[in-house]
Amino acid sequence: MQLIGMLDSPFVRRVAISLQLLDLPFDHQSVSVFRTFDQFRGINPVVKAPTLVCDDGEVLMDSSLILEYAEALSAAVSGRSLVPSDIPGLQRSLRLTGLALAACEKSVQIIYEHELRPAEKLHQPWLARVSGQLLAAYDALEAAFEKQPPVVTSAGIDQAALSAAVAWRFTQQMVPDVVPAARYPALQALSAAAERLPEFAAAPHGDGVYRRAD
Ligand SMILES: N[C@@H](CCC(=O)N[C@@H](CS)C(=O)NCC(=O)O)C(=O)O
Repeated sequence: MQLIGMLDSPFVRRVAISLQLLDLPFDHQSVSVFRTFDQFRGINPVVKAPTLVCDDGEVLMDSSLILEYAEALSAAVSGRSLVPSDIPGLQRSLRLTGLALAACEKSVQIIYEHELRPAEKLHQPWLARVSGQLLAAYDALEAAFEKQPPVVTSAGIDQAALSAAVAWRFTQQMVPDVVPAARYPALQALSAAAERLPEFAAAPHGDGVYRRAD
């Protein structure tokens, strides 16, 4: 399998980390949806990161759909899953993962508003709305992790904690002024512990390339 997209995208990074934790070998191509648009289009005409080129050549996109596929592959091979199988656990995991994905999406919208739109066309009401949504997502994640601290080991971390840790790192790297870290001690603790895991360290936020250990 080949994972296409840069690790400065939280969506790409959550897939890179999840595939490792699911024991699914993959190669990584750090292709930019902006700087190398034409190269990306040659792989996926829709130019969405992450893109997964499966072993049979089929092309998947959207991190959650790629992870659904990865979970099914893993179930058939090792049985490892990042998603609880009991209904209350699954419901909690989906709720928290949804919040983490919203935090990623709102952070990306703020970045695009600043970086892609001409300065004179920057729309302050839209930025205020998106920033409020971003803080609401992190407020809910903070409350949940404060009440029930997540397991942060390679064997025990689940998709919700993984995605929240990736989202937090991304936001703090890219738009730290919008989300003051001091207000979110539980998320800071989760992020610090997660970034020390080998699977996170092998796919750090940025323009690097994940390399298999074998
Ligand atoms: N819901 C998607 C979001 C993916 C996404 O928005 N990726 C960005 C990079 S961070 C992208 O492809 N941007 C280029 C574009 O949308 O044209 C997912 O979970 O994969």
